[in-house]
Amino acid sequence: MGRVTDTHAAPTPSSFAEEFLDELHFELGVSRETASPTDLYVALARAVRRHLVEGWFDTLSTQLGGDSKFVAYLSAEYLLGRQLENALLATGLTEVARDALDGLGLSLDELSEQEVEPGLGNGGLGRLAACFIDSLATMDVPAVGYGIRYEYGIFRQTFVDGRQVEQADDWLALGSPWEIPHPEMAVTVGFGGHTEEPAGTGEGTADGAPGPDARQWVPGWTVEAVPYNYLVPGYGTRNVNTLRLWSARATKAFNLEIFNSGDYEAAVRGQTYAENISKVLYPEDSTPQGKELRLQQQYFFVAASLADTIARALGDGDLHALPDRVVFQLNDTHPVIAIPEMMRLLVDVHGLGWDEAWDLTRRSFNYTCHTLLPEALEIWSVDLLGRLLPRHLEIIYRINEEFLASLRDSGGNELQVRRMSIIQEQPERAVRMAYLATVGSTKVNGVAALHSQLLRDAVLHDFSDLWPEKFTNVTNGITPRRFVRLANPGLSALLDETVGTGWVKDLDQLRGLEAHAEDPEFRRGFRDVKAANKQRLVDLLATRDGLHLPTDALYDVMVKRLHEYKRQMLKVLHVVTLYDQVRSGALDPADVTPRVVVFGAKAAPGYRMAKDIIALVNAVAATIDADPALAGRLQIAFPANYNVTLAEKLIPAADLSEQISLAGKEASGTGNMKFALNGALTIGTLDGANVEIRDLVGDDNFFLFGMTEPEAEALGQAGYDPGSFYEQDPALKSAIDLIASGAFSHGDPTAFESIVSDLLWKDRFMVLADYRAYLDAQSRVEAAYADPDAWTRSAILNVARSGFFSSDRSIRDYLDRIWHAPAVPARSNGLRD
Ligand code: 26V
Repeated sequence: MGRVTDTHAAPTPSSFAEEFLDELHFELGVSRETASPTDLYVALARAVRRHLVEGWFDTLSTQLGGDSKFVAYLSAEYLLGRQLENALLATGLTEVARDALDGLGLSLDELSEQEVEPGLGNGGLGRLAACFIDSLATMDVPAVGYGIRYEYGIFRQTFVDGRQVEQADDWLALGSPWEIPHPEMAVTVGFGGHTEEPAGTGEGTADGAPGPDARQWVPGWTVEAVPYNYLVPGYGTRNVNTLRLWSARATKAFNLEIFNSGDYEAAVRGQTYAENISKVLYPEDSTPQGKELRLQQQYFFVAASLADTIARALGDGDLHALPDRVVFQLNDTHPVIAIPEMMRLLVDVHGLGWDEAWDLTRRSFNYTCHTLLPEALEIWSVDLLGRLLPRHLEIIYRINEEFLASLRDSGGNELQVRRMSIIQEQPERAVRMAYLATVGSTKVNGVAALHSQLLRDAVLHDFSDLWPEKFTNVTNGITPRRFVRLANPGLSALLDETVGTGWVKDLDQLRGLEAHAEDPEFRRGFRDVKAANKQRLVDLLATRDGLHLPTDALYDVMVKRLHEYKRQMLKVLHVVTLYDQVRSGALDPADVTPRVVVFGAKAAPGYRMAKDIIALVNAVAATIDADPALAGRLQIAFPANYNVTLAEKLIPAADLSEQISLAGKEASGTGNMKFALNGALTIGTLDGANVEIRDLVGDDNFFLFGMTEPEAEALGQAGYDPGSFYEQDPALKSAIDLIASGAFSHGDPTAFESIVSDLLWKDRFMVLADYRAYLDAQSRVEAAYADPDAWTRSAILNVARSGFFSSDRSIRDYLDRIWHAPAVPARSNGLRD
């Protein structure tokens, strides 16, 4: 029969092999003999994708057929990680595919290695979006993820002389088997131009007359947004949701006009300009620059997604039903321009009155804030907004006017009114997107209990006083499918044996492990898994990075974006201190707990200090490697290009999880959860979700250190003087002096001068103030690690008690507290009935 996939019958290795060869021969047009490894991978991926399609159709017809409410998750980033293994897991085809490939003399594991992960995100925020769409699909919630199909994702990191060098991430170069483009469904998105009195042709009103508050936006130029669908399979369900990413394409009319005028070069330039919009992911930076292209990206995907959502949720139905049919979740401020865009659609296009439109808009939107750092809060200059989106600026002005008037009406004083204005006046007039989001949403949430509290107390204090019921918390989570079931097959098998297989969808079942924490047999099994994961990592880093690492050591892992607030410097100072003490004879190498310190981190390309810190880590690593006294005792491994794929190998091998940000700075963290669930113990501050991890796993099973948020705040208020900590702690002084002496830079004392002087004179994130407490906590780690039985018990309890951090639980919280969108299990329609 050949090319038609009979998805009704369960595939066998031989039927699957046939599908695979069909793809290879008839779709890719290569023979088995001439196929490259990438061809083989692409054919495999496409064969697997076939088995998602029927469930996807069923999901679409079930969801669109009824009157269910659906979640539209708006996110500029999705850090998906590799797709193949996840799709195999969801379809239950892993073993079938393995056998089929075996029969053809091919290896599933080798083909899987060909996949270049779609790195369409910077870090935690993008990865969270990816975990959430996995949970939504698994829980049968009607949901669409909307975002941007960046042609280049997060840059690829290499090191040259220890310094970070960025390379373009050409992830689409070798084919992209997971996406389904729909050029015929392109949406036109306007930019620039001007606004005017509307002519008498309101599109959406019954009589064609413009609505009472309508204005006419006449864009200066347009681009087309082409949707690319990605299938998001739920685990253990028929449900397959959609991730819809938009790609920019020049409008034909636009090009043709210029083309016909005879200016070929200008036509091509126009095309390039338009298509630049989805060209590259912005790497988060030390300062959010007011980049025009970034605002274009934001509006581009938001406008296309809203048009798509309204068509999908309402069809020709009644706009007044909007809040009952769809709920928009704004993933940080990046998509907040959706609020004025919705107002424009309702008021200008569909002719609704302003008040009614505002009511519908507010009832449809919710906003998640992901930061506490003031410099990470987006603002857009009025000047830029007025040029790029003139109608939206008018709408924002009116939203603000009415909001401020209501404040004054209810007795707000002028100071308060100015503080809460959506428009900031100094140093330039600009729109505060977090405020716009807060005013235009039903609910505002932070991403961990402490973070949500600090939002209420500090960042959005005035708003929380005004609307206390608007504020809520949803603690982040991570998908157990990717980060335990796939990343840690050894642990997964042990869990299956011990508590059954239900944990993959119901992570609270891990509680059942507690009863086994005292069982020597179980502990041995658990330790064997960790040892095997270390071996797997050591093998990988040997081939991937040419590193030679021992397996028999404490794996101390710090992986996350490089940022001063995360305090990689504190970890560096710890390592430098150990090295310094051995070097000076104060510490016998035989007394050093054998330890491999693993770093993984990308620095934003424009973030000087972060890049200097990377260079320092690599320099310290090289110096320690060259010192025979520390051989087998202390080593730094800093594999380049940390990404989701590497995380999946690193995290299961870790003994110790470094979560050492200054209290009050890390909104949540999600790596912290991944480590705990994979049986690492945390050394951490009371920051972000660390607080909840410690509450759950128990303070005996967590190495706490450092100032609390109020203590750090008070120290800042009192006038923090890092120099005094340096003067008063000889070990600290000696470690910093060693860096300053050029000991890690071939005697060049200037190499790390910027780091040293920042630490001594500024130290905005109070590394020196927490140094001593951190070293003491590390001594407690060493003592605990010396007792393998007790350590293993703690590690088991970390796993047993971390079920709360499943992203399924986060989604349940969003559903209960914010979305109120019931699950709708996909009904089988039968592809060929
Ligand atoms: C952006 C910027 C831009 C310039 C200044 C420094 C800076 C610092 C951080 C950011 C990222 C803001 C958004 C973000 O990625 N937040 C992360 O969201 C995760 C998921 O909720 C959370 O676990 C992390 O704690 C939070 O940093």
